Amino acid sequence: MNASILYKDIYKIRTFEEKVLELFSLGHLRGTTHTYIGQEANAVGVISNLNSNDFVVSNHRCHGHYIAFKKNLYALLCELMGKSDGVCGGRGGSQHLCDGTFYTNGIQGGILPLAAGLAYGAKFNQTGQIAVVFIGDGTLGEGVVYETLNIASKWELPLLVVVENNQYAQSTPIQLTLAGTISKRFEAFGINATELSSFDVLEISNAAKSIIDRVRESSKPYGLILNTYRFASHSKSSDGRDPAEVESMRKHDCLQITERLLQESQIESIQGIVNDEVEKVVLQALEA
Ligand SMILES: Cc1ncc(C[n+]2csc(CCOP(=O)(O)OP(=O)(O)O)c2C)c(N)n1
Ligand SMILES: [Mg+2]
Repeated sequence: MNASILYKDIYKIRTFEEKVLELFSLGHLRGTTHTYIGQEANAVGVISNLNSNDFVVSNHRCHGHYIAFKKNLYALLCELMGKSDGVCGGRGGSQHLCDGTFYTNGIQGGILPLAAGLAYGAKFNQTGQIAVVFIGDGTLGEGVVYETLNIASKWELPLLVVVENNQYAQSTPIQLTLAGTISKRFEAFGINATELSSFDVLEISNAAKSIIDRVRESSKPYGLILNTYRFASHSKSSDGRDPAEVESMRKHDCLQITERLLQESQIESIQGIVNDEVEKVVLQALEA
């Protein structure tokens, strides 16, 4: 996978999300939103290996997954603004997107059986599609996660479960809520899993490629645990984490790590193109 293509998507997500926070502070957006700032390499690394007709199912923190898969910044921003040009005509808002084979839902864990159903449909109809579902570490307390892992294993569904372990559910650290390990949860249901602690999009993409090929070829579920970190607060609420911890994690910023793989001229060119796109989209969405 080409580093500059992956960097462009990471930078696009970062720039869009920062703009979302700015638009909130200016009063152009209301309600709440959960930004993906810091975790971009996960969505880009995994989704860059999918076919456009595969299913992607995401959660409350879904903008990055949407941009990596569908790339439509204008439709996403209009959706956040409740405008009719939005992904769902402005009725879904930040957490409830539905666009072709892309679905999100803000109910933690509720997306697991939905994704398994899509994987079952693909298997039944022999379409060759797979389903990828993204969940957070804090969602592992939902019982439906385990009902789904059980049936996905028994029925051999082409389902990839990506756990983005950013170590917090809102402000609650994982140490307070998670007994045992995440990988053993997959193992308990006879599902193979890979755990990766990486902020390098190429490393994530390479690992995801072989896993996605395996899910498609074997038609069996797989778990991918990505240990990660978010830089922005959980949502529009205040951040309960230790600021020193957040600061110390900035050395793992996937954006900067990817920049080290590129030449200065490449970075400038990509940033220029994306900045122009985001500015244009903001003006259009404000006028829509
Ligand atoms: C069933 C359910 N309970 C509670 C909430 C409120 N809520 C939204 S996000 C969140 C924390 C999610 O943590 P995690 O799964 O780790 O995802 P992250 O926010 O870290 O990406 C909670 C409790 C919800 N959306 N759904
Ligand atoms: Mg979390």
